[in-house]
This record gives sequence, C-alpha cells and structure tokens, in this order.
Amino acid sequence: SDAASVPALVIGTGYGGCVTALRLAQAGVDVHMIEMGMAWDTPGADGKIFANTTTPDQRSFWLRTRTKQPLSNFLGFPLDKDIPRYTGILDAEEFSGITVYQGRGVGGGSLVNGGMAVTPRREYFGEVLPTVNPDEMFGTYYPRANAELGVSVIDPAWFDSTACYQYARVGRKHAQRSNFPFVYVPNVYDWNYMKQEAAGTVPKSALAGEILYGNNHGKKSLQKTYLPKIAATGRVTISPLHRVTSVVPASGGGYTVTMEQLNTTGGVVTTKAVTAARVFFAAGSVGTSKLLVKLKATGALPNLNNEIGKGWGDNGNVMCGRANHMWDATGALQSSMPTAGIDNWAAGGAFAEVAPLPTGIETYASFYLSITKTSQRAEFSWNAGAGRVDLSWQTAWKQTSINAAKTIFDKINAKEGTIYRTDLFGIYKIWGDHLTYHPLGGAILNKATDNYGRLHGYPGLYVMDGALIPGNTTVNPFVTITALAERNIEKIIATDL
Ligand code: FAE
Repeated sequence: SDAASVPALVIGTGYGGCVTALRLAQAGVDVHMIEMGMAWDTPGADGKIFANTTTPDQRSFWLRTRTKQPLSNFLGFPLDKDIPRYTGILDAEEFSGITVYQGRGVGGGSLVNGGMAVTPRREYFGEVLPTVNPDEMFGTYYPRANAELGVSVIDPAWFDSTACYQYARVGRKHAQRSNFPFVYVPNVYDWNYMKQEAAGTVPKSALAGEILYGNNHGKKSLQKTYLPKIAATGRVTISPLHRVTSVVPASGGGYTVTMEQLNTTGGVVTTKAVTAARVFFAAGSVGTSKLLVKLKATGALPNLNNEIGKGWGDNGNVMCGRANHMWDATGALQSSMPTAGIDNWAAGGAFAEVAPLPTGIETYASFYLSITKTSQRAEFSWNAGAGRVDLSWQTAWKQTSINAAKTIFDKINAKEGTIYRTDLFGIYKIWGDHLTYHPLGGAILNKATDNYGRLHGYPGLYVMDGALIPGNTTVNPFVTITALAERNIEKIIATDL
C-alpha cells in the first residue's frame, strides 16, 4: 500500500551489508537495511543477551524445535535436546547433502562465528579471487578491513603461559614434532578482556565457552565495529525481523522490494513493500543465492544471466578429533576463541585450526577444523514443485577435503602413536563431513556480476557478500568478504551514484 521510497536498500546485515551501508551513508546516501533475524540488543530472563554454548535454549537456533549442534555426540552420548521454536541466532540450514550453519540477526555471521580473522597468503590470492587486482587488495582493502574489524594477534607470552590455551599449545607441539608450520591465527576478540577473564576480574565470555550462540563480552562482532559507525551517520534505518521475499523492477524506475515482517516464532505478521533506486544483496552466500535463483526462475528478474546459483563451495570445511595420551592433557579450561593453526596448504591443501572443546572437563582430546583445497562446486536451482531452492551438494564430495586433512593428522597420529576420536559426530565416525560454516559463492564475481558486484541485466542491483567468492578462500572467509565489499562499494560510489 504505502510503498515507502528509499535511495538504497540493503538486504542483510552481515559483513557485506554493513560495509555497504556504512560507505553509502558516509557518502550522503540514506539507506534502509532489512534483516530477517533479531536485533540481539535485549537481555533474556537470565540477564544475558546470548545463551551459553553448553546450555542451548530458544535463543540458540533459528526456528527449530530441537537443537542441531555441530558436535552431535560426546563419549557416545547424543547432545541434542528439545527447545521452543524461536527466531534464534544460529541457523542450521539443511540441504540434501550438507548442513550450512549461518548467523541470524543484526550482525549476521559475526554474532556466532569464532572471530578468526585471517587474510589469505598473497601467493594464494590468485586462487581466491582470480579477477581482482592483488596490489589493490593487499595495499588498501585488506588493511582497511583488518583495521575496521579490530583484528589482532594474541600476545605470544600470554599464549605460552595461560591455562586457557593449553589445548592450543598441545596442538603446536604436535604440529612442530611432525614438522608442520605452526601459525598464530589472528582474531577479533579483545585480548585484554580475555586476560581479565582469566584473572577473574570481569564476567567471563570466551572463558565460559561462549561462541556458537553469541558472545556476551569480549568479541568484536559487527555490533562493536561497523554497526555503531553506521548508527552514528544518522542516515541508516535497520528493520530486524523482516525477511525479503521479492525484488522486481518498479514501473517508475528502481525496484520494488517485498518483505515479510516476522514474529519471534517465525509467523508472518504483515507484508510490506519498499521502492528503492538501488538494491544491494548482502543476505550471505545462501540467502543471496536463494533469492536470485528464485527471482530469475519465477520471472521476477528474468534477465539475470545463467551464472546465477553456480559456483557454490563449502570452503573445504571438515572437522576431526584426536585422542591424546594422558601426558598431553588439553585442559579443563579452554578459551572458545581459536588462535592457533597448522598451515599445510602448499604441501597438502589443508589449513587446520586447533579448535577448542570447551566442555569444562579434561578430555585429552585435540579438536580441529580444517579448511581445505577442493574444486567441488554445487549449484542452487529452483524446485518449482516444492516452491524452494535446492542445492546439488553431495556428502561424498567431502572425501577430497578428508584426504587433504589426513595429510596433517595421519602424520601427527603416526608420530605421536595416537588415534582419531570416533565419538564426536556419531558412533564410530571420525570425520565431521556433514556441514560447513563457510558457504561461499552462488553469484560469482565477474560471472553473475561484473568485476565489482553489479548484477548483469539489471542496473542498480548489486551483490555485496560471500556469494561473490568462488567457493574457497584458503583460510576463514570474513576478512576477505569485508575487504572485497570495501573495494566494490568504493568503485560503485565513485561511478554509479
Ligand atoms: P552473513 O554474515 O551471513 O549475513 C547475511 C545476513 O543476511 C544474515 O544476518 C541473514 O539473517 C540475513 N538474511 C538472509 N536472507 C535474508 C532475507 N531474505 N531477508 C533479510 N535478511 C536476510 O553474510 N568466518 C571467519 O572468517 N572466521 C571464523 O572464525 C568463522 N567462524 C564461523 C563460525 C560459525 C559457527 C559460522 C556459522 C560461521 C563462521 N564463519 C567464520 C563464517 C562467517 O561468519 C561468514 O563467512 C560471514 O558471516 C559471511 O558474511 P556475509 O556478509 O556474506
């Protein structure tokens, strides 16, 4: 009815969306951001905004009645439990061959992620974004992204002494004894805050195991970096609990964006329309791809090209655990923020993070999330009969990633005389090959869009998020997503506005 009109509308409030909104607003453009998840600015009954990883409740999952924890089992016991259906923070979105974990809320994936903020090695950048000038990225946009996100490396002296990184020191020792390069993994966590957590002088967050369902303190999510700067411009409106369902050309120019306002059990309260001169898709790799594939197939945006929905990858994510000897205790207290990695990319195509298992008890387990080199790519397609978008991923494709991860862990196990854990992902299952935390692609840069994210076929429509990246970043992706968005929006502001 009263189709409000805005110069710029941004779908999604993750990294790509926040960069876009901030730079447009700073250039004098009024922006409306639409986010399907909640604002995450109000404490629950326990006085905390976010639930603890060890005690999931309704806040923890997006519209599920039972948790779907990445580690489904421990010592043979299933961990999942019933919860009330609610617009919670972590979406475990199930496609036929893979579960894709994503953040839901103002701040997107920054609300739930591990904070690992890694810039790819320059020598591998050609594999990551082959059509982007590396001099510009490493000279300007990676430094800008790192500065805005508040990235830093742990103080090595504290790393060597604190109880909460004993697990990471065991990881380092085992890596080095097998002659693998050990690297510190930069993070956005406030290390001074973590030191105070260890000293017992502030409320605990990383040292209370908070991560998957949000961090109440210490982590510099987008809520502490881009979003306050966005608010300070006075030019940006954010609508949480609004889900975009359609974008079509408007008769008078621009685009009509249709959205559903949701209640906290996922019901549709009302449907609204906004007309925008420019629309920026930043709903994440899966969110943006699903929208574009549906809009092309159903005739809303028929001129999108045939690259839409293609080139999707899982960043080669695969998890595993190792059972250590009794003399290699990994510690009952484990910081939930990983800060150590094993770099075997050149020789074996694997970069493995030494990850925490913050159970609160000694487990003698080492746990790893590997990012691996894989050329497996899936495609999103419109399933007209079911009225949904499907993804063609097959679980068997993870074998490439398992083989790459084995180049590290078979060797470490042989050297240490240890074995893989078989109790973390089911009964007698070594590899966590059922999920990804790093969905990438579906609207690849310079294929579905031009080399700056402008969608082919529709002037004024842009892609600004992980959907642009062709499936694999050699490391964790959010610094690259942020830096690419900084590069693209600078060009768009300079030439399109
Ligand atoms: P994203 O942050 O996903 O934001 C998209 C936003 O759009 C979300 O808030 C959605 O709710 C919203 N949205 C989607 N569809 C709609 C719609 N139709 N209407 C309105 N809103 C919509 O996208 N990466 C790292 O680099 N380091 C890590 O340590 C790390 N750990 C992770 C741990 C977990 C558990 C998870 C799930 C991810 C992790 N990631 C990590 C991945 C990282 O968070 C992810 O690559 C980025 O968040 C993607 O950024 P985008 O801007 O593409």
